[in-house]
Amino acid sequence: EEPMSYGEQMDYQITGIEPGAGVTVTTEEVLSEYSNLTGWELEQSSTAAMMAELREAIDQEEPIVVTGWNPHWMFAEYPDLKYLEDPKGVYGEAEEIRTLARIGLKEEKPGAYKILDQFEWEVEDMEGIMLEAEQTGGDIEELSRQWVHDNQDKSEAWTKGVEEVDGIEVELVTTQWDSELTSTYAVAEVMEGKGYDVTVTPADVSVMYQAVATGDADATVAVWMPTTTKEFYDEHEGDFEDLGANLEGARIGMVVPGYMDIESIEDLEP
Ligand code: PBE
Repeated sequence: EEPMSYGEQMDYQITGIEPGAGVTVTTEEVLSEYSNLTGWELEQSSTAAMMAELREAIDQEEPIVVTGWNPHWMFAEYPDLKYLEDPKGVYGEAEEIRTLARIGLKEEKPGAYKILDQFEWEVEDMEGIMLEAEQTGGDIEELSRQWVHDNQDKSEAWTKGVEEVDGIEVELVTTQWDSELTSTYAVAEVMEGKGYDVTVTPADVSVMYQAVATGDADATVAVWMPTTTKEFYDEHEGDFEDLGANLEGARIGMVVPGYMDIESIEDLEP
C-alpha cells in the first residue's frame, strides 16, 4: 500500500487563525493562486487553537501546515519550524509594522504625535516580550510596560523633544494579538510617562482601520504592511496619516515543522 501523502494525512487542511486576520485573508489568496492547492482549505479558528494543534502535531511528529508569523515565540519554542517558500510571492517579501495616525492629530496633540512618530524597535524586542509572556505565563501588558523601564536606552528616544502635558487623552486602537499588544502598551507607557491619559482598545483589523480613518481613535501602531492588511489599507487610504514602520523585518507565511520533507508551497500535493 502507498504511504499516505501529507495532504491525505492533513485532510487537505491548512491550520489557521481568526477570520478577519490579515494572514487569513492573504492565505485565502494563496489557496486560489496555487493550482496545486485546489481542494485544500484554510481551517479558521483562533491563534490559541492553532498553537495547540501545532504543539500536538509536533509532539506526535505528524504533518501540519500553519499560518505563521514573526515576531512570535513559536520559532524560539520550536527552533526547527520553517517557512515554506512562496515562489509566487503572495505573502510578500519583507513585512513591516506601521504606525497610522488620524488626520489632524499632529495639530491637535503634537506631543503624542511626536512620540508615535519616533516610536520604533526591533523584532527581537517584541519577540522577547512575547516569549517571556509565553514561558512565564506573565501578563503581556505588564511585561510590555516593564520593558520600557528595562530598556531606557531605546525607549527614551521615543520621547525626545516631547514636553510634559497634564492629562491629555489619547485613544490607541490595536488588534488582539500579543505582538500588537506589546507595542501598543509600550507606547502607552511612555506616553503616560509624559502625562498623557491613554486608553488602549483592542479590536478586529477592520475595526482598527475604521477607528483611525473616522477619527474615533487617535492612532494605531499595529498595522502589518505592505501585504498582510493591504485590503484594509487600500480601503481607507487617504483617511489616515501613515507614519511609517515602527518595526522592520516582520514576516507571514505557511510554516511547517522541520521534519516535514517539503520546502515550498508548491510541494503540497493536490
Ligand atoms: N498577525 C499578527 C496579524 C497581525 C499580527 C500576523 C496574525 C494579522 O492580521 O494577520
